[in-house]
Amino acid sequence: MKPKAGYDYLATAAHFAAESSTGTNVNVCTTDDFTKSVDALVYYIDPDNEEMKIAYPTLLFDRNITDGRAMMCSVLTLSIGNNQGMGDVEYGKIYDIYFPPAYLRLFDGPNCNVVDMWRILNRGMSNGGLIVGTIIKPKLGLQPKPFGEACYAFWQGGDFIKNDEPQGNQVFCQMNECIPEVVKAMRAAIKETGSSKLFSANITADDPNEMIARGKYVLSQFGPLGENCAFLVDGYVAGGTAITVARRNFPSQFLHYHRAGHGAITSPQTQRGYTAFVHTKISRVIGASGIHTGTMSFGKMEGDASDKNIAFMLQDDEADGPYYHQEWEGMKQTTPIISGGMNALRLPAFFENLGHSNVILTAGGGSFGHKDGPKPGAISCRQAEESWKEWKAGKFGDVSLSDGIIEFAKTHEELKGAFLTFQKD
Ligand code: CAP
Ligand code: MG
Repeated sequence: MKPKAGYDYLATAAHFAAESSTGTNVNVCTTDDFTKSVDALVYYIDPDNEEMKIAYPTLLFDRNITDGRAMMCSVLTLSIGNNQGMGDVEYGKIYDIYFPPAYLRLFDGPNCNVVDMWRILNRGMSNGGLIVGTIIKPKLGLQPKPFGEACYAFWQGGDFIKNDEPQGNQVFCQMNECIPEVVKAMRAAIKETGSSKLFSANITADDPNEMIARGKYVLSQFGPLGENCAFLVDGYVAGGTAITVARRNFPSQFLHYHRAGHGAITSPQTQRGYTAFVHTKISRVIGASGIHTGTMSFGKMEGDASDKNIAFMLQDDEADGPYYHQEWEGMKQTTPIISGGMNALRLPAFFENLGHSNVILTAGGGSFGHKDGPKPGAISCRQAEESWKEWKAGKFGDVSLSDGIIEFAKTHEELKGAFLTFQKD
């Protein structure tokens, strides 16, 4: 936090904490001993580094009347509410947020995650590896039949397809025509390849009733393939409430949190809002099964190799944030979804940086942009994982990672095709 010129750091910090808890800019006559007990407290300041730490009594945060559970919207209304527009504050941004375990337990947390995908794909319950996925491109414009054909083509080699974030029920591609084409393609692909397949359907809407209607409709079409169907929600633009609507109404479906728009507040160029780390951490608390985590500098979106800490916070049972160590006490993991300009050639270094490949990949351009089409595109991503594992196991001797991948590609057509397609990037 940085005060406006002429304002004292501690006074502004205290005002910031007051505005985001019990107070306003003046003392009010209604203050009593109890109200004082729920004041948020500034317990650390470092003006030179523009750092402050605030402790919020969890009693401040609103609870459901139905079941006493916690509400993330209330946490955010206070911690990142009015304080974003105060006259004495130049800017303020949340870099870390800690949830005491007793309070954390009042949130939903995830019910499904990649473990369920591994189970559906017959890969066991641990270390099932990369889910090879794509996004149907172009982002908009495909009509139901070509959309279904694109799904069928990708599923010849890949596991998982998601709607691109704006795809829903456009007039030219209505859900009640498109979803049946997807189901038809999935049935055919499962039969022909002998492998299970997954689809993430966008049910985002302004109105929770519309979201529920969309979810129910999609499930009615998938029928016995219901567990092969995830629900995608544009959780930044539609807000955390939309995530909770999906989490509570469809607890058995994989809940795919797409974060389009988050850069407006999370970008390192922005000195307000909160970071991608905080945004992503919150998604686990409220129960996302998977969330986009960017590509940690290996893809097309903004990001940094150290963003792997975001993945650790999502998947581990305890992890370090930039300021706080969080214990999750058994809350299930939220699986990182890596996306944004990814292709087979970019994957091995990504896995090496992260240290594992137990994540979900959605590569749109990396699949449909492969010179031989989506099936080899998908297979090339699977081979990229295999090649990284073989290099790590020392199969190519003492060579660099990129030399190892080149060695592997000599005997694997699809990865070779990826080199011929994407190497210039
Ligand atoms: C990727 C993508 C995703 C971005 C979102 C797109 O397509 O579908 O929405 O990855 O970013 O529309 O750009 P490509 P993030 O695979 O063709 O690049 O994952 O960082 O939230
Ligand atoms: Mg997209």
